[in-house]
Amino acid sequence: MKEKLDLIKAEALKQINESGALDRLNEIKVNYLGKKGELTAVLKSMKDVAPEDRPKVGQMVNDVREEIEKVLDAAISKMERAKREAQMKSETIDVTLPSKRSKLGHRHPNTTVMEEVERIFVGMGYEVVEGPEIETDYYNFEALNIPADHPAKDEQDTFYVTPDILLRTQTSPTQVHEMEKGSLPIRMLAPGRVFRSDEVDATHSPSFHQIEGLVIDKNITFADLKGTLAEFAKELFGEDTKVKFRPHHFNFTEPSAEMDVTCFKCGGSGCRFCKGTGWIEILGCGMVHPNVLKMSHIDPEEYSGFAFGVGLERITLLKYEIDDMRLLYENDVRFLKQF
Ligand code: 2U9
Repeated sequence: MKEKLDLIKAEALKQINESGALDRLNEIKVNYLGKKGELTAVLKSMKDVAPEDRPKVGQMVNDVREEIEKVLDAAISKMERAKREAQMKSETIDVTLPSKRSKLGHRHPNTTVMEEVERIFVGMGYEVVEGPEIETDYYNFEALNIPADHPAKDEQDTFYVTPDILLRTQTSPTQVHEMEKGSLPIRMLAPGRVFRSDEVDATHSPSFHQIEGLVIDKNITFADLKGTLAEFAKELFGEDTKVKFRPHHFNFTEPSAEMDVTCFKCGGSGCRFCKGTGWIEILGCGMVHPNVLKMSHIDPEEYSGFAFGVGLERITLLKYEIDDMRLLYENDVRFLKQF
């Protein structure tokens, strides 16, 4: 029996030694140690061994089994390690290669200007308030001293949901809502999208943005309006910017004006950018009309205020020297990434 076991062991170790692959080692394991393997067959033949020799033979079979198992396991681990190392080598990452850059977007030029204007007025103590884009005729027109059949309504033709519900033509209804709350004084900025039934061209769009401001308190005068807007112009266009006011007409303000700034391209001497005038129009403004105050239950004898309105796109086009408003809405990344 000993010779037989020695033979089995020698043959098994030889096969393990010669095997070149993991699969082959597993096959050897099954052949020698498995249920139908050679060593199990030896154990099964124990019935032919004399009872007094059985413990000794059993011990010998176990020793051989342990020996083969030990050598097999060592060979399997060695082969697995080699396989892993080969894999690691083939999958090595070359950290010196240039990386793939992910394309990072940035703010739209309109957003940049909007945030800059907000920053300036928040710095002066203004609160930023957003209102609904769908309004009633009352808040968009009537409460702003634009009665039914007034020609100003023609200039601000818009999109109607019903004869009484419409897309707002200005952000002013937001201020009316604030005034109606009855909490004075007010110092607010109302930025947002507005709508007009306009044909698209280089300077018009049926949807654009306004930033309006409103201040209401006791003893507010036109001097407050001038000082505030002159300071705003300096912050937005540079310390040397000068402003001038030209009389104008709006239903919701009296007196009303348009404000020009000295051309930030030529400094006021006249160039192509300012069409030789040295001045660029940037906003409309005025003292809030007493009718507007009264309609929102504010006593014009006790309170007064000023308001202004900036067309956001107009400022963006000026600031970035863009000559066609449509470029702002086409979402062409090749254009937008320049700003
Ligand atoms: C209330 C009272 C008064 C807001 C004002 C303007 C002047 C103005 C234009 C600028 C370019 C509109 O986008 S634009 O075409 N706006 O000139 N807006 S005063 O006056 C108000 C607002 C709210 C309660």
